[in-house]
Amino acid sequence: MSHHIDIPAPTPEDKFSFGLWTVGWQARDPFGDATRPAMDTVHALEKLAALGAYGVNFHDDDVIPFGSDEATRDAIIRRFKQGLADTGLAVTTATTNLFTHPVFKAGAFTNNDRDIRRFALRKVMRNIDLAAELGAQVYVAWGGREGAEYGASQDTRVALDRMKEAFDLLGEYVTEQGHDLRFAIEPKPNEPRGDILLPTVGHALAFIERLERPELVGVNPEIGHEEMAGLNAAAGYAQALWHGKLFHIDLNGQNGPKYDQDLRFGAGNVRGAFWVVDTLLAGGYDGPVHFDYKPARTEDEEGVWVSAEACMRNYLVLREKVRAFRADPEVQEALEVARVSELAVPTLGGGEGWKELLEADLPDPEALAVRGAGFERLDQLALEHLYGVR
Ligand code: GLT
Ligand code: MN
Ligand code: MN
Repeated sequence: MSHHIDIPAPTPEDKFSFGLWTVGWQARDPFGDATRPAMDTVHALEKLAALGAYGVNFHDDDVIPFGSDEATRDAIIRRFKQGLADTGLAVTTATTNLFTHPVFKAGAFTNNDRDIRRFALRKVMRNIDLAAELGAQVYVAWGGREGAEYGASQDTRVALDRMKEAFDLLGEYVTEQGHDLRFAIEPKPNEPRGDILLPTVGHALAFIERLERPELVGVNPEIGHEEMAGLNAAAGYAQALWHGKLFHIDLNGQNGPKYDQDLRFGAGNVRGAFWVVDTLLAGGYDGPVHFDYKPARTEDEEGVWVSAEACMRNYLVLREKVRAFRADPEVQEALEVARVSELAVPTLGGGEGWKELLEADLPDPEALAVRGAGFERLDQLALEHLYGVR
């Protein structure tokens, strides 16, 4: 039996947010020129608010062109703030563009050239003040140019020293400035650099623990980036939640390990997207539901808004599907058969230690081995919810 599911329209309570660089992407790629004109930032605010978004975020250069003088900067900020006030959109996060200008061609925080590192840090501090002023609570750090193409061009261990120095300094900066702002490192395995530093969620989580103020730093995993590395994005989100480090999320779509596709959320690996939403709901993630995608190069402005709307709609569709899956009595029974809740029972009993375990009566392993796990039935139920036949 199949049911028609009513998908509600997005509302600010859903906390959907978009980077200004997403809908504003002019669709330049390594082989071709822009296919869309530049988009006015206030126009983007108006359109996103009309579609039901809650917030936006931006790189410094998305709003204030690189190299603007003070007077220009002030005027642009004033107009942008008015746009926020008029639309009611929140600024959820902000970030720094440390990748477009040629000065960053060999990296920013980890450039071999010390002058460039100093310039990069100053660029970040400057935009942190603006982010805090606009009410952002998370500052995203995507180090797309930190990395290498050659074995000898950079010492990775020393680069990690400089990366740590940068985050320690920025942690000190927000603390001493009294900003209520935490950082979220966004991992990516490659592109634009051949190999990027902190390539996956796991690398970033390990790195964070070596910082002077680890409590100020979490991760911003992007679905497509984990999938580019051949990883299961939902598992990455789950581990970030387990560490209390899922400070922000970048949702989009990707079809397997290839160039960064940045498809609208829900396109690409649909099954993976279902489990990401399930993981976020189960883990109680309550931050902004942020889309970091690129409207296809083939699209005009209308196609941009169609794709932005689709990101939100696909999230709402998957949220309904996940809820229906979890509420389905047959699924609950299949979960029991698969002993999923038994994993929450500690392996040793109360008062038991290694000695007691060594002496305990255990069932015959041959008998244990014949028990089926029941996972195929469970997964088929999930697929049938996703396919829309349950
Ligand atoms: C850039 C990148 C994204 C990051 C953004 C933050 S910008 O487009 O591809 O994944 O989230 O700097
Ligand atoms: Mn991406
Ligand atoms: Mn991203």
